[in-house]
Amino acid sequence: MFEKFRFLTSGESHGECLTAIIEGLPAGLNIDINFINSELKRRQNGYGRGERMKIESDTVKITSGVRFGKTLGSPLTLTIENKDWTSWQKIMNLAADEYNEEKAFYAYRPGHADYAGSIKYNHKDLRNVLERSSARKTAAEVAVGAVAKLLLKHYGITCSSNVLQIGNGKTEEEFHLEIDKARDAGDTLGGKIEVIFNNLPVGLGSYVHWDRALDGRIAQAVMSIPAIKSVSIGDGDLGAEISGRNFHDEIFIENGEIKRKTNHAGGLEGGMTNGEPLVVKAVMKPIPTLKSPLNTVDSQTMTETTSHFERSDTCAVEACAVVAESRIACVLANEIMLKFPSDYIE
Ligand code: EPS
Repeated sequence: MFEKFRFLTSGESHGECLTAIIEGLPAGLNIDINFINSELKRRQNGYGRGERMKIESDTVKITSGVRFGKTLGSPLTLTIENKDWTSWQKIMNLAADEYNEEKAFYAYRPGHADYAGSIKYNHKDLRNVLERSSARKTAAEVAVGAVAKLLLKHYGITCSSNVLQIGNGKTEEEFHLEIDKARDAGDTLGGKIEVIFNNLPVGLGSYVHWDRALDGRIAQAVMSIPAIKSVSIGDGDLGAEISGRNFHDEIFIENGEIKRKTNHAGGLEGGMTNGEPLVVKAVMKPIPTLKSPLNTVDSQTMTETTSHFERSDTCAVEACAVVAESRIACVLANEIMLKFPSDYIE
């Protein structure tokens, strides 16, 4: 695979902290820590978030890779403290002789990683699956995405996102009403988001191999965000309905420059950027942790029961839009580093 900008994250939802290591940044890039923290704040916001977001005030600590505000070209390490850990130290204890079952649970949550994760890793206590499958890890991904955005900004590339739908709601006021209704019913809601990147150069990605096609790389990055169930590029879903004449974006010349009448392709043709805004849409399913639980099975007794509930969000679609921006920013940062390889930024 072609990877220049790489990262790994670690950390359990109620563990001590989240950590990310980024490799492949050029030296000399300005690292604005306030910007990273403002991105973390955006991820915490949004109508419908749960109690955890009142406990956390996610801020990043950089422990390597930066000196006097600029990258060194060495791996950059970011950590985010889990404030909630102070209440979970006993439950998340690392020592073998401190084992306790206080927060163990056994009733699979339909829609969550509990069932498959417990079989895959041979975990009896489903907490061992929950802790890493939780969307808490997306905080570290947003911190990495913020660094990727700083790199993209150097090349004049900017991004934004919108929430297009939550439940049956299509406007902000309707979103809130829908979320209030779901919360009152002990239920949860998903929705649809849109992420837009502007000023991308023509020709990021490639048509020569399946794993270099940028639409495929973006789809993988967005689809693997917890709870995402569909990803489309531009007006991709319309492709099933309207004819080629109406779908494809006709080309014309204005002041000697190539222009498009429309952008149904969402800025990607043949797996490459075509100079138009990159538009990615995704659908997040409703969060599977429901206050009014679903029918399921207890893995210990193998009897039918109702699903485990613990503190959760009613709706995290707004946060998901920030996570999707971050994931796509990382894919694009990698593409920029492939197209304009350099060990230093100047
Ligand atoms: C989240 C932290 C989690 C959840 C949520 C997202 O914290 P806690 O489990 O302590 O409430 O609020 O994750 C899920 C509901 C999930 O199913 O993944 C966060 O930081 O975004």
